[in-house]
This record gives sequence, structure tokens and C-alpha cells, in this order.
Amino acid sequence: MNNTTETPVTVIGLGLMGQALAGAFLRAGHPTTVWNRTTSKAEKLVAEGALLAPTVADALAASPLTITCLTDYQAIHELLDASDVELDGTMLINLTSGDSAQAREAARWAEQRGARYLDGAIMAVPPAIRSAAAVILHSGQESDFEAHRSTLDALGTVTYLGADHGLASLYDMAGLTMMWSVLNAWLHGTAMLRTAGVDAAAFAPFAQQIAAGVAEWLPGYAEQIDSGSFPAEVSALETDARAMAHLVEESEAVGVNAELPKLIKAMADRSIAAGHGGEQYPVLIEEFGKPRDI
Ligand code: FVH
Repeated sequence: MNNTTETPVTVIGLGLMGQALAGAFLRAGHPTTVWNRTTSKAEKLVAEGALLAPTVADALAASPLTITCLTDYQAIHELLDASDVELDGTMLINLTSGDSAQAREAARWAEQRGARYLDGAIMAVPPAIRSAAAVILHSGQESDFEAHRSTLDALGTVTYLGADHGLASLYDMAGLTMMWSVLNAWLHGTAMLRTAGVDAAAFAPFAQQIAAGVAEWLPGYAEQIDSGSFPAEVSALETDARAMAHLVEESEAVGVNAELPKLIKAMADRSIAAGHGGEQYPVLIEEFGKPRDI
């Protein structure tokens, strides 16, 4: 007999991430029901104490809280739009990745079918689940988040962002653009140094210091952006643009890909042409804030 007082949870979708989520609930003592299209992926969890629901409908009915973690939102709809799936009265937390429009649409869809719905974004890889390094963002009704916060705590560092269901996805996207921009800058710098026989490992600690130093600037730069005032306290954009020209020239001279520095310089040039050359770097927010395709 199970004497646990922890909230029962259902996890639908047992890919790499869904298995990690279900495993975390089990280890935290939550009676855990699972369902996956490919049943074999549930075997390890069942051996650890999970209950395998025979159908999606049974999985939803088994717990007051259901977590979905599928490939994409199309899969969510394909699975839960089936006529025998009853969402009325369920609490869904969808941790599938997607964009903010998909999250808002899914919230409307779930609520029309009588479900309560929180959207979420996982900013971590499966092995990090259960550790503080696993940042999991949520948006939707705050009362729904608070009602399930102690259950969600089993997964990592859970955060509530606001009532707009699209916020978790938007933060996820903002995090991804940071991650890939930093990595691409490091790869470009590494490619230049390799032309002089410098190993990636030699540049990595230096690059870490630069990344940490730039991170220190963010709160002050954020104040400039939020106030809409960009006094050149340490450097003017036109000074940066001269260094960008050197970066383009160096990239071409040593024969590496110059697309990234050219993109950076083109944005600065447009901002200078618009009269912002004497202001500080974050004035480029105006360039980033308007649509433009490559
Ligand atoms: N893995 C990671 O590192 C990350 C990091 C941050 C965010 N994610 C997102 O989490 C979602 C799931 O990712 P995943 O790594 O678990 O993905 P897969 O291992 O490919 O598993 C996909 C599951 O989705 C099931 N599925 C797909 N389509 C359908 C459908 N039409 N009907 C029912 N289930 C479907 C699939 O089932 P099966 O192939 O095993 O039968 C898996 O359970 C994702 O949004 C990441 O972006 C992961």
C-alpha cells in the first residue's frame, strides 16, 4: 500500500526529458503515472515504481496534475485532441518547447476544453533535472502555479514569470539567443586564433573571463535601455564601430568566416547613420527592436 502524502502526478511523453521528469517525481515520493506512444520507454520507470496508464485518457484521469513533454505543440494537439480524451477538470502543465504564440493558443485551446493550463519552458538538459541548475520557467495563472509549486520543486529551480501564457516561451527564446550568440562569438574568436596555431583550449579560459566581464555590464546597460537614455559613459558606438571594422578586416585577412562581424558592424553602421554614433552600445536595442531579414 502506498502511504505517501505527495500529490500524484502524470507525465505524458517519455522521451529523454519526460523520463527525467517522471524519474524526479518518483524520487521525490510522488505517485507517478506515465504514458508514452512507444510503451517500451516506460519500462525503466515502471521498474522504479511508476504506473503505466493503458491510454492517454487513463493517464489524465489518474492524477490531479498532468505534465506533458512531447516533441512539439503539433504532437500535443495530435494526442490530446482525440475525441476520447477528456480534459475537463484537469490541470495541465505543458513543458514542451515552442514559441509564445503556440503557448498562448494552447492555453486558449485547453481552457475551452475545461482544463486549467500553465505553459512552461525547461532551460536544462535531462541529466540536470532534480538539481538547482535545472531552471524551469512557468507562465499562466499564478494561483495554478502556487497550487503546484511544491510538486514542481522536485524538478529543479522553478520560477513563475506572469499571467501571459507566452512568457515562459519568450524567456526561453531570449535565453537561447544569448546562448547561441555567446557560443558563436567564441567559435569565431577560436577560428581566428587557430590560424595562428592557438588551440581552442588556450583561448577558452580567456574567453570565459571576457564573457564574465561582459555579463557584469548588463544591469547598467539594462538601466539605459529602460530609461531610453544612452550617454557614452565608457565608449561611444562610433569608437566600437572602428574596432568592428578591424574585426572584419582581420577575419578576411586570416581567411575565416566574416559573416558574424559583418552583421555586427552593419547594425552599428545603421545606428550611426541614424545619428546614434555618440551614444553608448545599448542604443543598438533600437536596431534589434525592428524587423529585418537577412
Ligand atoms: N532533451 C533536452 O535536452 C531538452 C532541453 C530543453 C527542452 N527540451 C524540450 O523537451 C521536449 C521533449 O524533449 P525530449 O528530449 O524528451 O525529446 P524526445 O526524446 O525526442 O521525445 C519526444 C517525445 O514526444 C513523443 N511524441 C512525439 N510526437 C508524438 C505524437 N504525435 N504523439 C504522441 N507522442 C509523440 C515521443 O514519443 P515516442 O516517439 O517515444 O513514441 C517522445 O515521448 C521538446 O519539446 C524539447 O524541445 C528538451
